[in-house]
Amino acid sequence: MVTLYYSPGTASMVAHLALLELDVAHELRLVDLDAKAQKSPEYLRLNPSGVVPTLIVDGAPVCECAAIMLLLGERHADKNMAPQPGEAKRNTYLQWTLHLANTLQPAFRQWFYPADFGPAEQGDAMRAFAQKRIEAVWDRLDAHLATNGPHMLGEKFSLLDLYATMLMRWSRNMPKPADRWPALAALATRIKARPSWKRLYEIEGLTEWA
Ligand SMILES: N[C@@H](CCC(=O)N[C@@H](CS)C(=O)NCC(=O)O)C(=O)O
Repeated sequence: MVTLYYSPGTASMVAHLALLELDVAHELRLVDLDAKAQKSPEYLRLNPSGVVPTLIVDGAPVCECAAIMLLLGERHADKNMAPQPGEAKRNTYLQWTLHLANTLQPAFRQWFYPADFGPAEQGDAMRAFAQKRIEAVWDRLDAHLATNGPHMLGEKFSLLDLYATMLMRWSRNMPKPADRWPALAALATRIKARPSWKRLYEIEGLTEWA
């Protein structure tokens, strides 16, 4: 049994979706971001960055949603949803996972939390720059999917598709949401049709971008 500290629709979504897809026994603990529960001393002991998600595995916390996704894919290799070392597409899997984690997610952080990056009066400029960074990733991702899709690894679904789609969802209220790019929209349609996506919406009480 693992325990996921989560908040609806946030970076914990990929971990939650992976648990559902892989059929891993888990319990959920809601972290109330509005009440700043993520900055409480108890939670900071688990996740010193004060963010969700955190997954408790074998009694120890694991942070960073991409790391949690990779870890679950390895621990449940029998479910065949993540290429293992030596398997085909492993390089593509790692490359895009790291690209999303290092490039796209920080740009979203800048979009949603500009105050973390500089003075309030520069907020609009920072968001405009974040938008450019995000759209540049959509351009690359769309080109990748148009040539190599329909999933991130081709015909076969992998956990990476959940990560990419979670991040696409975050752009839904931006001036140019990810699903304006045709190959991204096609991937999102596939992932939204999966039982895990529907189940997560029920559990987390989500409605937007269903
Ligand atoms: N690098 C972290 C970032 C996680 C993150 O930014 N989580 C956001 C929600 S999407 C959060 O907890 N925000 C609350 C806060 O920063 O106080 C990860 O990938 O797990």
